[in-house]
Amino acid sequence: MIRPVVAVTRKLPAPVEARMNELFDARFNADDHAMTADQIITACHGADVLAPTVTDTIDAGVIESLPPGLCLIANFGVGVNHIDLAAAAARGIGVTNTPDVLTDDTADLAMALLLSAARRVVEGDRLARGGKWGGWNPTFMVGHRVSGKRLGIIGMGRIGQAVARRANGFGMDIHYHNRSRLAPGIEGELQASWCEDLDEMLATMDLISGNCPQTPDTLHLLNATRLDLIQPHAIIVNTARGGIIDEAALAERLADRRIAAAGLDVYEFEPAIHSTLLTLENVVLAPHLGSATHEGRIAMGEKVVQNILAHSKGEALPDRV
Ligand code: 8YV
Repeated sequence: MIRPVVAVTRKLPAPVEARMNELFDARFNADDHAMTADQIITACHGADVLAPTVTDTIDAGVIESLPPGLCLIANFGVGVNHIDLAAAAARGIGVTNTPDVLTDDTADLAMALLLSAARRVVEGDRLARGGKWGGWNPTFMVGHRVSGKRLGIIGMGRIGQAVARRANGFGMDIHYHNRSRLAPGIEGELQASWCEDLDEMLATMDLISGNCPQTPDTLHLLNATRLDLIQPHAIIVNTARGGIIDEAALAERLADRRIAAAGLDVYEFEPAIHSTLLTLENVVLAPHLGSATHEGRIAMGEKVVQNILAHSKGEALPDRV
C-alpha cells in the first residue's frame, strides 16, 4: 500500500491535514459535522484506513459494514472506548491510538479543574462578571487549601502519573488505586501509596481524580454506592471518561452537598451534560478540553500519520491498542 486512502471523520488541525495530504489520499470532513454510522460507512468506501475521533461510535455494526479493504482504524485520541475492539480484531482490523502526546495537557487540565473547584475560581468569575462583588471581606468566597490534602488517583497510567507529579509540586499526599501496583522505583519517585481497595481509598480522600480508561470493567466504577463512601468535604475531578462515574448519582450528591465540589471535563452522554450539574455553583464544567492544546493536537495528528505509515509499509504499529 504505497499511498493509502484514509477516511478522516473530523476536521483536524491544518498542519495535520496538510501532512496527510502529502502522504495519503486523504478524505476530510470539511464542514466538520459529527458523522452518523451510515456516514462513517459511506466515507470508508474504497478506503484502507479510518481515522476517527471520540465523537464517532465505531461499534460492531459499523465494523461489520466497513468495506473489506479497510484494514486499520487509526484513532485520533488515546481513549478507545468508542471502538469495539473485539469486533475489529475479529475482522482482522488493527486499531491504533495516540498515547503520550496528550499526557501532560490532560494532567494540566486535571490540576486546573482541581484548583478551580477548590478555590472557587469559576464561581468567583461568574460573580464578578455579574456585578455582584461588593468588595473584599474575611469570610467571602472561602475555599479549600489543596496542599497537605490526601489526593486519591483512580488509574495510575501515564496520565494518572502525570497528575501525581504535579500534585507533588502542590504538596499533596498522594494515594492511588490501579489494577496493578507500580514498580517500587516509580512509586518512590511519585511519592504515591498504593490502595488495593478502591472503597477504602475513596472513604479517606480529600481530593479524588479519575484517570482510568473507560472499559466494561470501569463503567460506573463510581456508582451511587461508591459515591456514598466519599467524605462530604471531598472534591472530585474527572478528565478520563464520563462513563466511569454515574453522572446522575454524582449530580444528586453535589446538589445536596454530600460531596463538596467537582471539576469535570468529560460526561456520560457527551455533548449532553446532566441538567442538575448545569445549575450548581460547586461544579466546574469544561467541555472535553483535556488534550485541547495546539501542540497536543498537532502531535496527536502526527501519531496518527506515523501509525498509518507503519501500517502501509507492513511494519509493526507504534501504537497498536
Ligand atoms: C481527545 C481524549 O481530544 O484522547 C482522548 O482520549 O479524550 C481527548 O483528549 C479526543 O479523544 C479526540 O478523539
